[in-house]
Amino acid sequence: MNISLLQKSRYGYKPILPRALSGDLGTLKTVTGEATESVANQNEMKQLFPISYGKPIVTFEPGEGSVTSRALKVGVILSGGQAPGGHNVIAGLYDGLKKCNPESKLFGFLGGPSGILDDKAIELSDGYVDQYRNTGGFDIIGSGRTKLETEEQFARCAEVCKARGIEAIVIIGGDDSNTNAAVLAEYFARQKHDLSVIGVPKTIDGDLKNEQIEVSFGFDTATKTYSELIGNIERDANSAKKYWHFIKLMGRSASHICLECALQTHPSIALISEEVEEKGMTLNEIVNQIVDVVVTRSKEGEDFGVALVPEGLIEFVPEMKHLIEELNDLLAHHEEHFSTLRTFEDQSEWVNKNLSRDSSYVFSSLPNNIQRQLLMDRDPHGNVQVSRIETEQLLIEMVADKLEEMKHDGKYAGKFSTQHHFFGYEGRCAFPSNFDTNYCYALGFNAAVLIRESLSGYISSIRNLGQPASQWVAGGIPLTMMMNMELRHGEMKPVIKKALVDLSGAPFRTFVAHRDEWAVKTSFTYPGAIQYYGPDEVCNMPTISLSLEAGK
Ligand code: FBP
Repeated sequence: MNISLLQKSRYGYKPILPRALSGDLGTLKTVTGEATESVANQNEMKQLFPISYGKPIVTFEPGEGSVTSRALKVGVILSGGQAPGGHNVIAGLYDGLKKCNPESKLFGFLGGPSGILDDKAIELSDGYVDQYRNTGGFDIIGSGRTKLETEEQFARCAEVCKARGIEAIVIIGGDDSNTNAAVLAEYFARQKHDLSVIGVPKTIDGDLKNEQIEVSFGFDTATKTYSELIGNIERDANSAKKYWHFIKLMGRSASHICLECALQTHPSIALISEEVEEKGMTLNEIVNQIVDVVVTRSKEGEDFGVALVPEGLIEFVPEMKHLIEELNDLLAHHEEHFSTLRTFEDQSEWVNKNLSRDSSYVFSSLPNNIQRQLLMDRDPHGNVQVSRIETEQLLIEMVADKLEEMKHDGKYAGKFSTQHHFFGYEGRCAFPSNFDTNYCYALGFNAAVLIRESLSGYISSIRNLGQPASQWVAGGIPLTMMMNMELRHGEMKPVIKKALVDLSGAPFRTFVAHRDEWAVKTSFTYPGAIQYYGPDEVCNMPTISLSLEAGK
């Protein structure tokens, strides 16, 4: 591995652990809370998880006594999209296991959940883990998007673990992977396999969050990375004063990333999908809203600006949502016939004939390239890949058309030159911020202690994150507590509730209080690059969303 100077220097960083985990683990006290309930559908959940349901929250505190740990053999899996800090979860887990007992062993399943099914794993060693400490990426063992969800897969997991003498699996993943971790834990318990499952909350999207999980790891670094880039573009826009930049931001359905970046950079426009849905805004209404800002700024001589667009926006626009649902249905039911249509013209003609009147109207009114994306970019199940649709370009084209009309009617005399960007992959493997470096190490270390305590069906939890790392609180949350029943592929399933932006929450309210001013008066803020060294307020601050949620 070629090593940059920053990487070399980051090897020397010592992550800060919560007080309970930083001392002698032999004296650690486990405080057990009351029995818990799931967030909703308690009866169904009780039936589906007869063994795991109702387990208490546990918290670790420094105590007295001297517990000696047996040697533990653990397997770890990275699941889904990369998020900065994953390497530190594994480093923390490794160190935690070794601290419990130096004879403990950690196996990394390779390439994501498929690694366990194919029994592909490496045993992690001091030298190997050391190369990845405090670095971004998931390349330590690789990740993948295979889902562990069938009983055959669960049985295979048990078989592989038993053959290797593994007694616990740590699954580092988002809401889906942690949902599957809960089902797997219940399966192991029901089958009386002596195997436990611990989840770790990962995703840059920030949508694995609730009363118990303050933030998923990676969100802090990813939003700081995007905010740096947005700030740089803002400064460029303000210098040349000739472009409107439309920036699409990753984050799947939820707009947490877009909202946090808006709070950090004060753009001229930031759209929040959850608000669009609540207000039932049509695409035209969104376009008109943008046009208003462009025209107002133009009157002040400011023919430039920055607009942030969340990746999932299109799914929240009512008429687009219907169109996408109809297209998914149509293409799934007529896959064979559709594949015989060779040209885009034939495909769109057939689609137009078979869509409802309303959806056909919406489809025809979309620019050609977006129509193509809707028909071409489909996932293996035939569904439209919403994240691949270039929403930022769609908006640019529609805004430009509207401004042309206004110009023609003498209502607008400005210039609308645009640039478009998509920020996503740039932020997923950055060197973790100090926050994520500490948080991830603590999450992993804490997972080792949960395993030592023979807990299963828990997610590793580090709380009180608005405070300095040494005051963070370590423990475990039963996965069933965060679950409810939802319709998935036509069936009611137990799942961890995904957190969308809370429109009554402090981050969104703060944004609303300022956005009108940011729209007309250039208020760009330039956060600059993530700082790893220096004063506390530049290198150890959590995100603005987290601080606001913590009441700061
Ligand atoms: P996870 O939910 O697995 O953490 O993935 C997050 C994410 O980065 C989304 O924001 C994005 O839509 C998606 O992954 C992209 O997936 P891929 O890496 O497969 O292109």
